[in-house]
Amino acid sequence: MKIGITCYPTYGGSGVVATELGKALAKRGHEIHFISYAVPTRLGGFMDNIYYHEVEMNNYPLFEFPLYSIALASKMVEVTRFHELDILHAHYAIPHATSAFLAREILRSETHNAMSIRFVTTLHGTDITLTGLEPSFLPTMKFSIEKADGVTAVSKFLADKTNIQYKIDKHIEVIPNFVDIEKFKRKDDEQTNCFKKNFAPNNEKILIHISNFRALKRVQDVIKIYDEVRKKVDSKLILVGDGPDRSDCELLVRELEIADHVRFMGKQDALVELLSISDIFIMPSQSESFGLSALEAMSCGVPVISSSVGGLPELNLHRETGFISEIGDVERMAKYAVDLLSDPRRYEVMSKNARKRAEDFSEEKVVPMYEEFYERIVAS
Ligand code: GMT
Repeated sequence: MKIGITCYPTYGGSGVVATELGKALAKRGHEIHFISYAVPTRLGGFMDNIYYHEVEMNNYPLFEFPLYSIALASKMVEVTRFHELDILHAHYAIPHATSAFLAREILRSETHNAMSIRFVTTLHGTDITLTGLEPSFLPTMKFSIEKADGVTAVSKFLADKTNIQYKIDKHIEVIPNFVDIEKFKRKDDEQTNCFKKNFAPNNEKILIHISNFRALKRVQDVIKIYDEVRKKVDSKLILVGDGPDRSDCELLVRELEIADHVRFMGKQDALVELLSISDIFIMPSQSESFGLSALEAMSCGVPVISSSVGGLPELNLHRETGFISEIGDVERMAKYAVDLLSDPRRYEVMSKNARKRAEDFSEEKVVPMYEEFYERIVAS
């Protein structure tokens, strides 16, 4: 098939999923056209079957605000025409689904043919649970989702939430996030051992958190959990990523006088190496429709201590692959971590369970779900 994929290229899990999906589909022989304002960061170097089309923006002085949604729709029209795409896939509904709707209608009006391009959208999370609910977006979001030829959501939680919150009665297919289990697996090479020696010279346990440091990630909770854990277990904390809450977190670490034990890594590519030296992944989010970084941690055999929100219980199985707690229950999450780190036999079992659970979300299992979905939509 010839598939146009639009996503946020530089930031967040939805862009990662869209890019990894495009790469996996290209490997399986599909022709993939990324349409966005920048090259998706996870795209890497040249790959056969992958094309990139940049959305150009004109700075006309009258336009106080950039008209990206319109420029994107026009680019979608152009790429579909030139490359005879079968389907457009808009990841993260705002504004991509709206642009895709516009593109489809333009192409339909040209061909006067109901068989023209189809568009599908994948709902990832904050497009539905947060931003999409703002009055300035809500009616347009509801309309764009309703008019899509097909909709997927990354968890059952998100599919149900969409129908309820937007008062939509549409079948939303659940296709979860996926992970490359060959890439995300525990490494034990020289570089990784060097990382371990550097972070934990006395073989301390390592807690890790990876996110974009937005308020809903509750990174301060991670620090407070660690502060409790370190009183009982010799340990270190690695914080990977960057974002609005980072400065407050740096401040908190200093107030708690634990700066020597906490590493703020900023944005990193060496996720597999960092996860390979870690013992527990902490995800205490306020809202999380799936939790891609928890899945990547589990794939490296790292048990997860998470909150119970959104789609997290669909991934992290309580007392099997990790632990689940109420949002903000720092004390309980810290206790789970201390108990687990103090029981090597239980840890071993949980680590194996985490890896096994991640295998249920492997690229090989999930990507065919998208292929089957596209085929159904194109044939409809
Ligand atoms: O979590 C973020 O802040 C990034 C966000 C995004 O839209 O890029 O991630 C969302 O999509 C991911 C991929 O489907 C999911 O794994 C995340 O759970 C989801 N984030 C939230 O729901 C907060």
